[in-house]
Amino acid sequence: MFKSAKRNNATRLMGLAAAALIASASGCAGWEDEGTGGVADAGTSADIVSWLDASDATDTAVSDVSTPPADTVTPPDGVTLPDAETDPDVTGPEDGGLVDTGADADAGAPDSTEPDASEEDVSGPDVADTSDVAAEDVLNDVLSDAEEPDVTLEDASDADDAADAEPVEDVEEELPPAPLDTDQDGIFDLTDNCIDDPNPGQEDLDGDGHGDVCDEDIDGDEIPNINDLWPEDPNMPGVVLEEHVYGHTSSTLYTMNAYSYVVTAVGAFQWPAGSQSMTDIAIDEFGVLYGTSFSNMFTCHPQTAVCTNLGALPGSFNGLTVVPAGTLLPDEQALVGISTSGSWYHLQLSGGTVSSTSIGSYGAGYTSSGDAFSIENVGTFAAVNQSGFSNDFIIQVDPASGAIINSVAELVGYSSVYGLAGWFGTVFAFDASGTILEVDTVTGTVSVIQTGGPSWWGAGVKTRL
Ligand SMILES: [Ca+2]
Ligand SMILES: [Ca+2]
Ligand SMILES: [Ca+2]
Ligand SMILES: [Ca+2]
Repeated sequence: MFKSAKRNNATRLMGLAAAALIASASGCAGWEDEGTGGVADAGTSADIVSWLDASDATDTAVSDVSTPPADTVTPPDGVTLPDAETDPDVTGPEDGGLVDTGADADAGAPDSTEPDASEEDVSGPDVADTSDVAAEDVLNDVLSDAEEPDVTLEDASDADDAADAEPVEDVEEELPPAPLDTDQDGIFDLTDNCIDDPNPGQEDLDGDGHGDVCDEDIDGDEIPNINDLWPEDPNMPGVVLEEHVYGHTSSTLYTMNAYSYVVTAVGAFQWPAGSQSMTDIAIDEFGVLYGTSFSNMFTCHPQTAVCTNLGALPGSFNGLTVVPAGTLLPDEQALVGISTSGSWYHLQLSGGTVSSTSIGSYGAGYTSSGDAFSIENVGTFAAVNQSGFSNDFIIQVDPASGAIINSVAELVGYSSVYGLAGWFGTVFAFDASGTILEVDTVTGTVSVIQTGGPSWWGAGVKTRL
């Protein structure tokens, strides 16, 4: 009567969480309006303008440098080299005139317009004339050289400029981009903890670098906002211990280590109002523990057993489990309630009301003994009564409907398996007689883990290990 009466419940908490998200979103809208105000825009515009001006200035300077004087680009061909040789001669008195004359004549430079001087230089007798001519040559050379070095420099400069023509553009491309503020909240993207969501205050409750407005887990308790009934309270609703399954009586919560099988009491359930009896529990993929009494659905903190009411149940359920995302909902896990008749219901919570939708049943000849569990990539198993047998059976079922897939084992001597949990390749059956059994899901081998324990009413395990 206890276990069979026990039933009910669960649902998705997404409804409440969604409401919280909506409230949060409303807050964002306020920030957005504020964030897109004139201050942010003015600051941004000014910066951009300033940055562009600087760029223009740079461009101008670069452009000027790269634009050579047109008349310096075309020095007399061949003049540079000869004169370069000539220059040393200018400073060399001995052979100055002769060599200069020759060089100038060869080069066809200004000196060539003084053929006489060249002849005189070659003959050399007229010292005075030669001196004069030499003086003129030197003067011309000096004048010429005074310009030629510039030509040479300009040539070198031109060559460099030509080579730098492309690099100049590259330099522009490599300049740091103008600071962006995608969401226009006054915080540049480089430091904005939510680039696409206006949040000038940069609020970050859990300090993980992701601002609250764009953090899928605002309080950092590893329960996504959408599944977190207390999205801004890292201590609620609490999560179960790793590598443990949970069992309970009508009044007390326990843990059992999945490997050592050590059973430890967490404490008595603390009900929000009145006295309740816990008929079953289920644990979602994040480790949140849900529970049902004969009348209501709760979520209870796994470390304190303090329960919070989530709503009245729409019917009677004696088994509760969570099925993995993709089973009943495309992207979300779902709560399933199982009636004593063996029917499965998708339970959903919204605004403090729990609704149920029938999704299937174990099938003809099977009724619920009290529980089922579903672990992603491990399987879904149930404790059932089979017509014609007094012993309970463990069967594997389709998590989308509860329909039997195959029978795993007959639990000889046990007819009150009200709680069921599991691990990799293992089913833990919690019997009201105080015994916990281990069932190998492959071989069907049954062994006793504990006897003399409390009267188990239910059990649960995370739907994702
Ligand atoms: Ca932002
Ligand atoms: Ca954060
Ligand atoms: Ca959270
Ligand atoms: Ca929380």
